[in-house]
Amino acid sequence: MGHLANDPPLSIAVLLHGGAGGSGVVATETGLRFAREGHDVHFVANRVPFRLMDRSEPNVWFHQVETLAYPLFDAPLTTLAEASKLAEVIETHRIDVIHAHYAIPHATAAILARGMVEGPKPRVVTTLHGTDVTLVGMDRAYLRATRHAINESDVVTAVSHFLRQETIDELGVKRRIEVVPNAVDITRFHPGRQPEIRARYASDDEFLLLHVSNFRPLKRVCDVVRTLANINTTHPTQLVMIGDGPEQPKAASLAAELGVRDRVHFLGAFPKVEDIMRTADAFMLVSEHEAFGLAALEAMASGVPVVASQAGGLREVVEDGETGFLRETRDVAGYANALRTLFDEPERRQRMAVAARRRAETVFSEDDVFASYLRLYREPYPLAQGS
Ligand code: GMT
Repeated sequence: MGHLANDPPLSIAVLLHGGAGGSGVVATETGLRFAREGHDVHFVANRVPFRLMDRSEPNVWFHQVETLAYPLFDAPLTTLAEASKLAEVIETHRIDVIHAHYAIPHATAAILARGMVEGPKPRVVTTLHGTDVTLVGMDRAYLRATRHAINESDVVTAVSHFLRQETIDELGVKRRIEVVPNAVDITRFHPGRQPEIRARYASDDEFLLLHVSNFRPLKRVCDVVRTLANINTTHPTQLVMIGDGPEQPKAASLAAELGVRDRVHFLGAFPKVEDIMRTADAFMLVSEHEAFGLAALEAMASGVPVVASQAGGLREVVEDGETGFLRETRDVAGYANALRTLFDEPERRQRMAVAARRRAETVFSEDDVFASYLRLYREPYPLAQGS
């Protein structure tokens, strides 16, 4: 699967958000895969990427973007600092490809940096993950910058068909956009109950429900708590919530108000989610908006059926009735009834768990995603839509 003998290895710069979000995880895992295949990979970010911390793959560099706050400016000029650092990396390491995860600010920084350097210009491959496009939906102030970053990239990919269409509709983009879905590391996320971990949160006759997110308002974490209160009227259930963010205090006080505070376990931004994930009976992701829903795919790879909202790209990840259940966004009673089905029909739940794992292995295979990006990094690329 490595680069062909006649094809020299590539030197790739990856621009990403270093935090725990899905785009950072995907950017890091994809970059590390290229490193394992013999390519040189240079991560450029404001902090060590979350998933890079415990790794030691060969051919990997990390270049920190330093930003200074000056009283004259309202905020640090991070995009300019990133472009300057990237220009230095391009010249020092002869970068062939810049993979920018997000149009703004990373593709903008890539395009600026490409203009700053002498000699051959690296190819700019931009992956849209969702928030930059939806941000524009909410705040038109970024519209032209986002459209410019997309139009000036050599290659643009979106993580779902939904996001591709939304980019065309919201931004009026006419250029070609490829869909390359996210993949999951199926060796890290795999089935296998760990009774000692499960026993920390639920007894044998209780159901164990899991939610993982950054608790932004669009994740609708309070609907997860409402669903717990609903299902608990008939089926004893415990809920583990991993992650942290602005809605966490609201979710905690709602749980108290609904009388289920002792059944909700907030673990915070816990890095080894896979151990807990595989012990859950069901996973919930009921966002208002979701370009893909990486956490749902990680649950599926762990052999855990997903109860999700019909939001955007989640419809491409979860198959209703096969690998989980999809319900209208905000349909708390619908989510609770779907969980009752999983609770009452253990054989069906087991079939769904197997189907979920199989779908993660096949439809979202790391090998296929790697092959798609390798082709987009190397091959001549037509820019026009439909060509
Ligand atoms: O969902 C978030 O708030 C984090 C955000 C990010 O940038 O990390 O996630 C986006 O990218 C992920 C990886 O492609 C997708 O799985 C998420 O669906 C997407 N989030 C949204 O569209 C809200």
